[in-house]
Amino acid sequence: MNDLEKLKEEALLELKQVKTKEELQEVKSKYLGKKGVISSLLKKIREIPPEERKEFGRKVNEVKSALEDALRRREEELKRSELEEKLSKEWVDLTFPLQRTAGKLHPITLTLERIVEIFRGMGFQVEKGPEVELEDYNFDKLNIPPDHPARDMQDTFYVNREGHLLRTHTSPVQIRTMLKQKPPIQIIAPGKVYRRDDDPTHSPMFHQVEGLVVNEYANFRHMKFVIEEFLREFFQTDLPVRFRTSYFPFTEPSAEVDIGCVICGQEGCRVCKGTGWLEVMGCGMVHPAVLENCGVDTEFYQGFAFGMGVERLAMLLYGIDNIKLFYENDIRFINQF
Ligand code: 2NM
Repeated sequence: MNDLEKLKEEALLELKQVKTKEELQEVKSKYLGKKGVISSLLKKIREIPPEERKEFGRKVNEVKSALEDALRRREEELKRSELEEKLSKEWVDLTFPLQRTAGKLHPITLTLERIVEIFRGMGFQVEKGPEVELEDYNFDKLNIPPDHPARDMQDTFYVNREGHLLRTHTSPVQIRTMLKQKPPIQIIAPGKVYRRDDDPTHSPMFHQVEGLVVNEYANFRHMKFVIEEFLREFFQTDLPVRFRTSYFPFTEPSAEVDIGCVICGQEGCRVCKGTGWLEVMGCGMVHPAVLENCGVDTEFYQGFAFGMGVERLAMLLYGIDNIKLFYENDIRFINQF
């Protein structure tokens, strides 16, 4: 009995000195394993005189459960101190300089913002409208005749047979503005537009900015000034600009706007097809029929309007030669702007 008590004290002391899980495992198998001390003591029970067997068995089991308890407690202690050690040694340096992977704005977004900021600087308000539009606002009110080729199923995405379509230009935003607001009006309408075009130089979705000025005195000279100012601000240089007579159903007179080629400096190149000039916008005095369609009294008011393609201007600004690059979202392309 004294030996058993001594054994218990020894085992508990050994446990106290254990430093690692591995050492703990060693002590555990030494005393509690299949071939361990407790196990062999229980096997020897037959060598004990019968009158002492009961007491011997009780004492061995008492030592056994005392050891089991102590082992469990020591295991918990080891686990806790291991975790504390880990927490004090391992840490994350939140100030560590990483390779910069922050996002960049898309070149179309940058170009749109550049255009919008220039016109805001000239006192234009920004108007937005739906991309699913009414045929009435996209074509009829713009004086575009029922048999006009732009209305063809081949050119326009029709959403249903009840007069809903994907807008083919942002002009319906101007129509909505005139319908809800009295002149003076001085707005630009930036946004996505859709046409059934898909070839190396056209995308079925692209971006436009259109502008509209309606007041009592708007004239062609004002329009020229606004457009020339815009283009020189956009390209940050005193560009040559010329206006060529053109035709749109919604403006009269109408013009197309050319700038001196920014790629070759008017020497003649592939981009300007050797002409030294690049077409960048359309414009004109708003057709009186369009104004009347929107409840604007042509006795008192007149207006001018203009429209430009954002992809085309972005390509000229950044020297990009392929429109498809804008829609691939290749991070190596986007990161360059
Ligand atoms: C262009 C060219 C010329 C234009 C006209 C209108 C409206 F709604 F006032 F009639 N909005 N935009 C217009 C005129 C657009 O883009 C090439």
